[in-house]
Amino acid sequence: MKTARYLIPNDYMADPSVHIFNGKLYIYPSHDRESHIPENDDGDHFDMKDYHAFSMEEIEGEVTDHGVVLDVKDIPWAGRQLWDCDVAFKNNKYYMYFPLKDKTDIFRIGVAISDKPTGPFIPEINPIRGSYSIDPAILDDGDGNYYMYFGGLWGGQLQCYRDNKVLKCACFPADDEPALCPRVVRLSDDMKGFDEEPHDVVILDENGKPLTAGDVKRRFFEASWVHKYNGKYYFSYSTGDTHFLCHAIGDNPYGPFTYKGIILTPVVGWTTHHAIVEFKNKWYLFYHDCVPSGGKTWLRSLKVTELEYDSGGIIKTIEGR
Ligand code: FUB
Repeated sequence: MKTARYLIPNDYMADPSVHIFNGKLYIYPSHDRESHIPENDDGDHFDMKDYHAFSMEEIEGEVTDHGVVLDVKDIPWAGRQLWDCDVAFKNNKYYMYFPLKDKTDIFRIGVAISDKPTGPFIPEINPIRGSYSIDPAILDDGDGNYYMYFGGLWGGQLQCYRDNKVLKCACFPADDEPALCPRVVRLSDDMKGFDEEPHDVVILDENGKPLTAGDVKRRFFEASWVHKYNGKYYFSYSTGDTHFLCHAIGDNPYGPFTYKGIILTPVVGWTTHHAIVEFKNKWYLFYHDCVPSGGKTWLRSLKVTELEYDSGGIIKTIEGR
């Protein structure tokens, strides 16, 4: 596959999470819709109400829509805004992790469970204890341990927390101070909770110093994803208001990760968000842009393109436009 392909031309889907289950590729995106809510920096216009699951047998082949797999009306603690979800498989069950504002307008992360990758996913009655912010991404480390990466600035509310405690008011570091970090936490054996306190995921520069808050073209904003390649851990993310997808490489799930470069230059639209997966011996970047909606930032469309590494394991930059 040499050119990017739109996957779901008849609906608006964004924030792909992608996994291979039983040899098939499954996509779990956010389901964008026209909410008529004015655009603002908190992302109120991203007012999504359900998730669909999609599957593919071949990367160039048909995309099957398995319909609604979780609906906000079935989540007992729901307030509003179902943002980027992810799904993990363990012991014959599929676990969907999703961020959602509770009835007090605070983002929490919930879990919903199914016997099948295509749902329906049945939500637990409460959000995960100790959870906050957005964009959960799950790493199955292959040794029985599963890790959740999460966090997002601005509308994602990460600036309201330090050391896993809520602050009295939102607080951003000064430009020369270390940037706010995404979080990583090992999941409990039953996959329904955290097994420890979340840890900061530190991203270092080429001199081994944490990226600073003023380093806006490289510091973390949202959209965590982790994959493994040649025994290394690749943490990838969006820089938000500077619109890059970047990657950083580490030796273990907790990091630190050292910044290595841009994966995707800015796409049409404000947000950029992705998943990286190996399928049938090739690597792919799943992402979104707003070309089909004529640039409406809240109506995004899913795409896939091939991804390559150089001989040193650095991901080669893909042009978003
Ligand atoms: O889809 C809503 C939010 O937009 C996601 O949670 C962010 O990562 C950004 O893509």
